[in-house]
Amino acid sequence: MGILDIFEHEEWNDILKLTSPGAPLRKGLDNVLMAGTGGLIVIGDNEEILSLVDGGFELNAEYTPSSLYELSKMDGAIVLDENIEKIRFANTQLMPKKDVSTTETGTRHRTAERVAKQTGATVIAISQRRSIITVYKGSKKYVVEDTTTLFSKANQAFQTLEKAKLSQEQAVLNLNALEFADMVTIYDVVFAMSKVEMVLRVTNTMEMYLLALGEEGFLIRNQYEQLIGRTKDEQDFIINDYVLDDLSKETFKKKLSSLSNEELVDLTKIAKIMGFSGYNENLDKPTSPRGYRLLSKIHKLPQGIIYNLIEYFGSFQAILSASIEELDEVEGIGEIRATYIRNGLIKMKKLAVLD
Ligand code: 3AT
Ligand code: 3AT
Ligand code: MN
Repeated sequence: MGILDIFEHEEWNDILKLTSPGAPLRKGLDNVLMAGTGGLIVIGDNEEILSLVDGGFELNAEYTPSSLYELSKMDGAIVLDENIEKIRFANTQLMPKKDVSTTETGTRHRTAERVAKQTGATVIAISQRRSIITVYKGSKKYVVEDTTTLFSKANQAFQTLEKAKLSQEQAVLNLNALEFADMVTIYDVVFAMSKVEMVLRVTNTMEMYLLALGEEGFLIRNQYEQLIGRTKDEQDFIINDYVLDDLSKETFKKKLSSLSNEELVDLTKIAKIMGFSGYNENLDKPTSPRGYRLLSKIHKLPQGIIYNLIEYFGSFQAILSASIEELDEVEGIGEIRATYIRNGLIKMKKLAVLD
């Protein structure tokens, strides 16, 4: 199973983290790999697991990467506790049921797969012959990717992300201008939404690589976080601005994420799940925002005030054309704040139209 499949399963995120460079377990695994002795390691010491343990030594010693290395010089399996704090057993024989199926050939790997399937535990085989680390959990397995490969994949994902981010920003700038000019069509909203969603999808891939890279991903993580900024919030704002009230945000997001990448390009699909009123496949139909997204760009304007404004005026256009006196009427807004909002909107409008 490749790293991308694994990431679909949340319980594997922990495994990516545990086996990422710099993590104590990974340090131990790398030691064993370098020593060339091979190894078989079970994570977890519940009764079901211990019932498969035969012979060897009971240790209950503190786990350290170097003690794992020392103990792997002996044949057999090493059993760690669930939290990877203690080495419970070493040099033991694991005796999983023979009728548990396995597709592996060597006895170490067959055993690892069987124990993982039988107990649900995470079992790691370090191959002496092939110098690879394989993780088994339940009926799935993952060959730990080497750091160089992960790096180049992460860099590739980052480049894809940069492109997606650029086209998302253009779509959003365009939406800004149209919202100020009151010239938004369903097409513009859905187009921006599809670009934002595309960025968020690449983001998921990127986060998986960063998880797998652990400490080694430090630099690329910084770049990534700067690039991505608050794209997630941007999506929420567009939803708040345009998705009808009776459709919950979460339902919308679920439906959106169920679209394949190909379907995401078909804007009528997104328009349909956004639930624009009177939408009949015509993307040119005008629409207008409530104002959450643009108002949130006014520096330090609290969410509660934004909410009150939209509640009171009903639409972004009404807020935009409100006088200072009218803004003053809204709960939580005095003359100073009204002036601040008014000026903020005027300034933003100038910028938006320029872009
Ligand atoms: P050495 O003294 O190390 O040669 P050992 O009894 O310590 O023998 P190992 O656990 O090192 O045995 O296993 C060595 C190899 O023997 C590994 C595996 O290819 C083969 N082997 C061990 N047990 C079995 C088994 N039950 N069936 C088939 N092959 C086995
Ligand atoms: P390599 O890729 O050769 O390292 P393998 O899957 O081919 O692994 P082998 O049959 O060569 O496995 O066995 C290598 C060692 O694995 C021998 C023994 O120390 C350990 N091993 C195999 N089966 C068990 C088991 N049931 N419990 C504990 N250790 C085992
Ligand atoms: Mn072998």
